Amino acid sequence: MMQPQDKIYVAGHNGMVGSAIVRKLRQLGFNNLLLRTSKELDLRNQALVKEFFASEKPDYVFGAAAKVGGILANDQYRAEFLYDNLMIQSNLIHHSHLNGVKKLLFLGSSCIYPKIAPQPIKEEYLLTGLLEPTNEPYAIAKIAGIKMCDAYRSQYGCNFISAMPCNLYGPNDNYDLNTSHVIPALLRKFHEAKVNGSPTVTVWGSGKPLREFMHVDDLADACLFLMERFDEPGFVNVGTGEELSIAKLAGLISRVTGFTGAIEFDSSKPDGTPRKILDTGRIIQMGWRTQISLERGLKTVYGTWSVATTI
Ligand code: GFB
Repeated sequence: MMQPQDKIYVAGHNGMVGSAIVRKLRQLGFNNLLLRTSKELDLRNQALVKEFFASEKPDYVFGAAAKVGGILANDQYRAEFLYDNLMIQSNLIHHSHLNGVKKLLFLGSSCIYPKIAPQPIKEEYLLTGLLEPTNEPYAIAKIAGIKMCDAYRSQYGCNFISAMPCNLYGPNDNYDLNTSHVIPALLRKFHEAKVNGSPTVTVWGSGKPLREFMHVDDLADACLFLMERFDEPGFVNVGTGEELSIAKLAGLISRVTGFTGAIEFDSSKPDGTPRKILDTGRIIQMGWRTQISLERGLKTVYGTWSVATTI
């Protein structure tokens, strides 16, 4: 069990996931947090990471640092998604081992599963089929991270675990329309269309793909839950158990933002995986559940972001 005085390193604390984990830890009274921006510590640099771990000696590590992005960014920056993620996670995992970290949590993504998998997707479907081409580099890196945690557990007895969340949204998301995920992209597109009085909003793809979305505060809650209670090889899916089509999501975001015009679909943009709802039976059986509905989460995120943004 983590103790309040333990030194906890949250890698990637300025990102959407890392910042949510920091909020949750502080809320629970963990204040001995070790935090470094990517400028202060480039996690791709083996020598710097080696020195950092040797001098700081963290007790626990949350691996929330990663190169992430939406469907187009994954496809466009294939080399960086593979190289950056492999380097970041290899350095974190290896130096956690060398410096006796008590426990490490590695975070992946539901895109690790085969493009066409039985639904809902159980943990054991990993590596049973071909990956979705647009995010293959990212998925390969994340699969390597899971396998690395398992290898260090079996060879060295390290207590390294992995969690696989569904698509996420929340505070500190990326709103750049070229690199973002669908939720921040649509919040921005619908908001700007409302403010500028535009008659239409364009949504990428056919609108048919199904996705499962979770507020990042729920993921942070699950990360702490798993850090306290899960000590096994393999990994655990984390999701809401609910899915909706991108067309339905666009309708919901249109209502949340107050846009009253029309929605158009741009079929020249990729759909990606047709469906990827996670089977969350394993974490539910351990006693964990999501708290934040999609509608409530979207309203809160939009409320905060729209006040802070200027267009
Ligand atoms: O969020 P998103 O980029 O992630 O896209 P993926 C989800 C779906 O929304 C796709 C559609 O079918 C997109 O075509 N979409 C509609 C849009 N309008 C937009 C838009 O304006 N922006 C974006 N970005 N999408 C990513 C993976 O896949 O999911 C990553 O590439 C990672 O590796 C992440 O796993 C969670 O679910 O398609």
